Amino acid sequence: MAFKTISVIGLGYIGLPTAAVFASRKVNVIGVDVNQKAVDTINKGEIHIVEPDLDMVVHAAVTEGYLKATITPEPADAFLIAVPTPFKGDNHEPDLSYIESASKAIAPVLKKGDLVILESTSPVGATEQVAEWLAAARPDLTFPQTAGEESDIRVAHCPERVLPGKVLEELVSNDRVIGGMTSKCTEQASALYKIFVKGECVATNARTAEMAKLTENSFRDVNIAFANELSIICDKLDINVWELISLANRHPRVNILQPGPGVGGHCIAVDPWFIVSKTPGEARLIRAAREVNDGKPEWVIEKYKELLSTLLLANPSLAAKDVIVSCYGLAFKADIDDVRESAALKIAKAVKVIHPGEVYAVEPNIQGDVSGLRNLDLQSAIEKAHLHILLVEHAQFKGECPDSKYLIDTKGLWC
Ligand code: SAJ
Repeated sequence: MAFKTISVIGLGYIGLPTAAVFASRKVNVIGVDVNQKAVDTINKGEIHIVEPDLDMVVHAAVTEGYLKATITPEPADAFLIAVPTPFKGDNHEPDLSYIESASKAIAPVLKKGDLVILESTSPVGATEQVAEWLAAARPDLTFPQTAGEESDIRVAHCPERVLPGKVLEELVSNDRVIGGMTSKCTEQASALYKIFVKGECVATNARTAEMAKLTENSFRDVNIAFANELSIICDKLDINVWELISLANRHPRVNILQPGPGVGGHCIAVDPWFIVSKTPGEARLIRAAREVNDGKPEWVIEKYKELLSTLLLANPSLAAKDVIVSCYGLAFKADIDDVRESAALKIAKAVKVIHPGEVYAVEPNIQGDVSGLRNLDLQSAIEKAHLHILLVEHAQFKGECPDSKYLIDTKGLWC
């Protein structure tokens, strides 16, 4: 089946690159977003998010006429929903309201033969829920949950698995899990992705595809929690955890990830809760891993308090308000400028609140101050501070390090 027009709903970190890559293959793409400013920016051939090379691809797609953005959905042959799935309330319950709004917004323009794909990371059952919302809005059309293989509209889940910072490359080269509600849904969705995907399009059903995405990020979260727990144990036992892990990883079947200040970003710290919310009684290890990783910033803050006391005991002439603290790195991981859900930023902000003296930050990937933290260059921060907290292993930090015993190195770069 030929896809003449594709519509992408949600023009954020995943939707916009996906829309641009389809358009770069000379398919007409209608991008839909509720944010008028984002729509206007894209229609000028510009972008509103940070991702290497995306500006060029969007600019080319818009100028050549293959990509346009709008607030209101228009008819298309395939609709990809790539909207956020945040939490609602404090209980880590997934909030499907954006997916619900997107489904209800496209329902009026659906026609027989169309394909609807949910790309947003979702709890198991969300794709079936999308089909229910669509069916309720369009009783004149048939859907897979009732008509099976003969349905007018095909519905599938195809989770994205791209790494922020490498989105354009990984969109094309990664294998893709394609989970249709029926075999025909899967076939049609595979045909769509084959327009640009060079990796394999692997067929499964919608529920397995949903769970596959959650499993990938939970696997990483559990492994990082193991490393973080080891780091706390090793601190107590006076063992260098990085040396320990590198020794253990010499075993051919052991591959432990790295400890850090905690897990940040909008994927790994979020997705495991989608499994916990569906199966709270069973997902015990997955929940415990989340709690270990979420507890790590607090442990680092306690370390700062202990180190400050040691420093003051050793230097009776210094008062706490005279002690200068430098925090190195604020982003949620190395070599990016993204501070969303960053454990490093959380720690630096908390230290700033409780520390009576000056607290500086060094975030070389961001211009200017961040969340009220004075952003210094590395050299000045090292020279000025009495107490140092390394939070992110940015490339810029690899050469120089403070010559001080008052150092908390959460990434094993300087110790
Ligand atoms: N981290 C550690 N130790 C490690 C590795 C990572 O503490 O050994 C921390 C990082 O510092 C960061 C967090 O984990 O705070 C997450 O970083 P990441 O690079 O592991 O992952 P993300 O969140 O940037 O992207 C992940 C990727 N998933 C996997 O690698 C399984 C990506 O492929 C997904 O597309 C993305 O989540 C997503 O959208 O779900």
